[in-house]
Amino acid sequence: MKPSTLVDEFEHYSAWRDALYVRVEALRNWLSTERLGDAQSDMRLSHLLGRLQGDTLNVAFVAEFSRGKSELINAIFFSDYRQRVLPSSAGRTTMCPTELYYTPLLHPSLRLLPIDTKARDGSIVDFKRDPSAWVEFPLDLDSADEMSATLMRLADTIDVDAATAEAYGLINPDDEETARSLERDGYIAIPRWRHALINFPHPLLKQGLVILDTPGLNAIGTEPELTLSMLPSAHAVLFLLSADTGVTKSDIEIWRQYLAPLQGASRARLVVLNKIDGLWDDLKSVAEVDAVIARQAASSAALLDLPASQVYPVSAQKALVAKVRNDPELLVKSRLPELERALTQELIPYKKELVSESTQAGVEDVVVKVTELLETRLATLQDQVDELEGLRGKNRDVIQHMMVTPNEDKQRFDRGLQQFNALRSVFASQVETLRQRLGMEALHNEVRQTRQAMEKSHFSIGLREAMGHFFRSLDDNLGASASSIQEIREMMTAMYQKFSDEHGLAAVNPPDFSLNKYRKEMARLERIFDERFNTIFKMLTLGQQQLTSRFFETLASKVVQVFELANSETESWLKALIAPMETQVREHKTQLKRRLESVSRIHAATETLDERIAELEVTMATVSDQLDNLARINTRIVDALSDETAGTRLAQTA
Ligand SMILES: Nc1nc2c(ncn2[C@@H]2O[C@H](COP(=O)(O)OP(=O)(O)OP(=O)(O)O)[C@@H](O)[C@H]2O)c(=O)[nH]1
Ligand SMILES: [Mg+2]
Repeated sequence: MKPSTLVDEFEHYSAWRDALYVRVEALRNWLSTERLGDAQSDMRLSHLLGRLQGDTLNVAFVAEFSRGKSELINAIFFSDYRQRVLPSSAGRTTMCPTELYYTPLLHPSLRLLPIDTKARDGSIVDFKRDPSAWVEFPLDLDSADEMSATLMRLADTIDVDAATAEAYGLINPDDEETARSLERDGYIAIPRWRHALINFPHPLLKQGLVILDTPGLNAIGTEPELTLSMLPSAHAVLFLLSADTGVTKSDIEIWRQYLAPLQGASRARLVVLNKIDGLWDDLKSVAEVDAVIARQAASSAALLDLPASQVYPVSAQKALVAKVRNDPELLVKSRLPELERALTQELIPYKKELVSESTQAGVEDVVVKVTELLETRLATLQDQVDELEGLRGKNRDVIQHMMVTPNEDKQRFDRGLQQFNALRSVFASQVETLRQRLGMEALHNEVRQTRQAMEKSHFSIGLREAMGHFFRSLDDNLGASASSIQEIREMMTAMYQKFSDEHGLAAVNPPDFSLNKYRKEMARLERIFDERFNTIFKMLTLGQQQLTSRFFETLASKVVQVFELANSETESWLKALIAPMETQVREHKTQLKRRLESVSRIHAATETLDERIAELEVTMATVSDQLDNLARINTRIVDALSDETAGTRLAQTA
């Protein structure tokens, strides 16, 4: 049997995800044709579907320069092109972070963000929203040569004077080579581009794979967004070492500063010892060579504080050659299949779990809510039938008397309704307070004030204070919001209890919600800022303020993202909190009204009793069918979720 490769497994995963999409979509469509979905459920399901559709799998490659990142990407993903797609050569090659992905909305192209954007406000995410900031080169897919010529631009550099390099935050006076170059002619070579986006219709990229290739040589440190969001959001990170250099001081630095902190999250993180072909030796036996490789892998692992089993020795270059020449023996020798297997085993299940969990939670909420609604409806109908059955054969006076019960029910319910409306207005004012604390306006004010304080201070202590104050106030806001949330939830819980006791509405346990994860994320950002602050100050003698403020802008845009998420999650929670109550109250009201009507109708003409009972029974049958259908649709989703092996089969039969 052919061993399953990353390509196979990823295709399998995509098929699983597509099947899931189809089934969740079926639920949404069914709810809408049966008129059972409220705005809240519809929004929830649409959001889920959007996430499934835009689902990406992000894999990042990180290392010091020339360890073979680009070569490894070529070998794993692009060997079908029978040549190097990404430029890879001795010395520094990839000069800027490069994202490879595919969107059918744009032509295949290489888009490059000029380095001078570093002197402008705005983070890479901001620039991504502004197509005019990028220089675009079309990719000619029919000509491999032209394509790789175009991609050579990833290696472009420009010569600038020290002041310009410094303004971009790209100068390190401690670096000997920089010092020498400046002494020679006053210029140094810096990357020409700040960021690259490659839109490429590769089968895996089409299915949502996003590859991030990074440049070595401390480039990670000069682009805050890599540290703040791109690496933490990658589902797998590969860190490369090279057998010819061994583990150097700067390898260890990159590992400690950027990769080690990513531990803990159950994300795949693999260490690759590349270029083992340098250790091949025709004069030694296979066992001897293997022992040399094992020794180097073990000592590298020790230097990174890892078990030896977590280091994967490979030869990216020989693997690429083997795949291009179709040489299975060389491919085995390159050991790339072992790395691919490990990557597949760690990456796909982890990703699947993430998607599974969020889909399941969303679907379950909606299904439970609709089931409750249908069950209440069914029970009320049953009550009515029972009541009418009891009326058979009774005379008008008795029936007159029977009308009293629903009338009393209605009066009691009307009183409850008044309480509910009063509660709504308390709820609205509590929500208003919460929005003031958590809302974007408060945040933007805080950002503005911090920016001003930073501009005014000329000493590092002032900058530090301004930032400290920024993080403290935001945490205070989050803390106060958390208390608001607690209060709102307590009030609603009490109210649900009251309505369930007094009016027989289904007991609902209001969903729980906490801002903890956002507070944690803020603490993480603050830690990164602290570390970054220290390194900047060690590294630079001039332009500190400017650099710090640019770092602040990136940080601020990240904080804005965190708050936007917190706000949208809070808003959905608030809706989810009040929606079941509203639905139930509405439902109860209609049912009461119907009961009153039907008793009055019977009062007017007792002979319609049988007809009315028959009518109710038909409605009950419809509701029962709806319950069955809902259960069936839900089972299909649960099946799709738990399916381990038959992704493709499901996609075909869904
Ligand atoms: N012998 C040998 N050379 C390799 C191997 N992998 C990569 N190389 C070579 O090492 C050099 C650097 O490879 P790149 O892929 O450009 O390295 P990189 O990590 O992308 O480097 P930057 O883009 O500069 O950060 C190139 O000349 C490759 O051909 C390998 O497995 N064996
Ligand atoms: Mg490279």
